[in-house]
Amino acid sequence: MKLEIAVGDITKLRVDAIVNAANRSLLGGGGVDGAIHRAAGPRLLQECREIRRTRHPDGLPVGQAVLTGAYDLPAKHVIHTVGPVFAAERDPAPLLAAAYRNSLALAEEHGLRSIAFPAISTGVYGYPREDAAQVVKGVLAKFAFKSLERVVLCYFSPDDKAVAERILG
Ligand code: AR6
Repeated sequence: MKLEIAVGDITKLRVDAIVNAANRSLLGGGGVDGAIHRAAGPRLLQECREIRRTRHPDGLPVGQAVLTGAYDLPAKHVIHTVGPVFAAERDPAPLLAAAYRNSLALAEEHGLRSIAFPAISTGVYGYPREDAAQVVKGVLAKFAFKSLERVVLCYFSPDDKAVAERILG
């Protein structure tokens, strides 16, 4: 597996799946979630509503992941996962690790070759970016990659990217 640490807008990436830092409702929000829904178009919200109705009537639990189409995005799929709210958890690291690991596992289940992650939980959810990068490092070191050949960590600011490079590079 080849790891790329990039800076930019994840909605522009032409990969098999981009990961959405969603919330438990799966019905959209601000940050990267809002950007993904805006760029994918209204059919993404329709599919998310259907997932809520059929598989997750109480919302998607923190750390779990679901896959949808990507509609108007250049990516082929969107994997929606929910990171922990940093201040709300006594032990947030295993939950953030689960969000990354379950997203990777779902990509493998679908035979995907490339996936891009935003910095899950490090925006509105308040996870310190250094600690989050350490969690990502741990997950990537242990994961058994099969179909996935390329993992992109897509940071929104050059500063966030520099922090990640220091920890993961
Ligand atoms: N491309 C890449 N990264 C982005 C983009 C983008 N287009 N836009 C923002 N980021 P956040 P969270 C970065 O707050 O902390 C939403 O309302 C951003 O700079 O999007 O997991 C959801 O609906 C930050 O580094 O996600 C939830 O309610 C990172 O993405 C809640 O926010 C994550 O910030 C989830 O909070």
